[in-house]
Amino acid sequence: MKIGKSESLYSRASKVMVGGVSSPVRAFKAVGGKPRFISRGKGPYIWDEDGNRHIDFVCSWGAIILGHADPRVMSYVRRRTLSGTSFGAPTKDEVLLAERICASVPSIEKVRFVNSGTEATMSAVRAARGYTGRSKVVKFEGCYHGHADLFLAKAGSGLATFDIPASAGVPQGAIGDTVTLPFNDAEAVEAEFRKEGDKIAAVIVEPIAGNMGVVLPKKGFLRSLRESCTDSGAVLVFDEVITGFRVGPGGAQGALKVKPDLTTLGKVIGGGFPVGAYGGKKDIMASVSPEGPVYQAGTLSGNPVAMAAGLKTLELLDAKGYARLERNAKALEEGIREAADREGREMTLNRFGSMLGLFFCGGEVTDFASAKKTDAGAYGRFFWKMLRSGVYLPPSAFETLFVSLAHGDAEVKKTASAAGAALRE
Ligand code: KE4
Repeated sequence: MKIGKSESLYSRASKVMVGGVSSPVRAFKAVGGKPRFISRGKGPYIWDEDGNRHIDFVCSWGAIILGHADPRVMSYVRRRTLSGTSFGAPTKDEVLLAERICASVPSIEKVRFVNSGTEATMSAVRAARGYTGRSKVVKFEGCYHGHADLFLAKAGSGLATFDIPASAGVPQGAIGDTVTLPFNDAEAVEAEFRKEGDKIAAVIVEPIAGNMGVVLPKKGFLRSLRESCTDSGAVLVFDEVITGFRVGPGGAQGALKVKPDLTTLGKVIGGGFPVGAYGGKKDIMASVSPEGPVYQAGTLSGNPVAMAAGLKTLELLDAKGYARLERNAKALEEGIREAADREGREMTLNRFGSMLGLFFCGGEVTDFASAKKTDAGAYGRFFWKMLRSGVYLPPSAFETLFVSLAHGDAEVKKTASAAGAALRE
């Protein structure tokens, strides 16, 4: 496989960009080797600068749910860009997208657009703190809510990948009010509420965790968070930056029937453009400026091009589409599981809809501790064998494989067969 152009771009990038990348996990540090520089995408495929075609299961970390360069989204976005790209003023598509989000996500009565998942989660927590007048925030080990200071304690995604319990540059004061508990441990949450429930402003959780690999909530876990927050007046925040419109039109809260007070969104709602959103109960959102005293702002928030891409994407996500995502993701899971069984390899696959987590271990993976015990080295070897077979997996064991609507039988079959060969160590 020729990789000269990617290598030369990486060497140039490394001279002028930190780590040669714009986000750490892209640097392939967790799996070793050098990143591929991608030139284009179409449907389930991406091509690197050397012309190698890959079936893409990163899908821009979940943002690309229809497949790359969907012609219907592209033509709508092209028309939009020809009329101007940013005005710093309200636009019609912003309202249409907000109306669609409020109509689809059970907990969202009012929404605010921002430019990333990080902005969404940090603003949601600020709104919760402003609304309750409290400071403490409960999060969970292995969950990742972006890189705002208060979240960078025992987080998932890149921090788990690089095994960084916390980040440098984050003063104790910034995380002093953050309590991090084990995911799926309802007793630990109840004990925390017994101890300091009246000081807790918010509990923030990925309802289906996608940043320590995929880890599903145990039966009753989310319900117990709901009850603890209701009883104490704390705000329950579902971070649905990944799961929002990914696992269904109502996100994880719609699928799992647990209603938070605030929800954060990103990725899918921007159709591949920079976007984030937070929203929820009217009385909580009324605390946000200009209605209330919680300040939050953004030059490009509600950017017309991102709104257009998001609106068209959501319009194209119907029941038939979600059924197709489920069918193909299930077939992928079964294909890889059968390959592992055939090759006598111990693998645990966790899946929810079109989110799939692959772990090299024998037992269940139900929290960060069990995820960290899995064999990340085996994942790295598997990653490279799959990449050489034309299958592009997330370059870290602590991420999620995403299936898009463009992935079909051919891509599933090719991936399962490549997995069989890759597992034949
Ligand atoms: P961004 O600021 O990266 O747009 O979103 C932060 C965020 C918030 N909440 C959840 C549940 C998330 O998964 C993310 C970001 N996801 C990672 C991948 N797991 C982004 C990839 C990266 O950091 O390069």
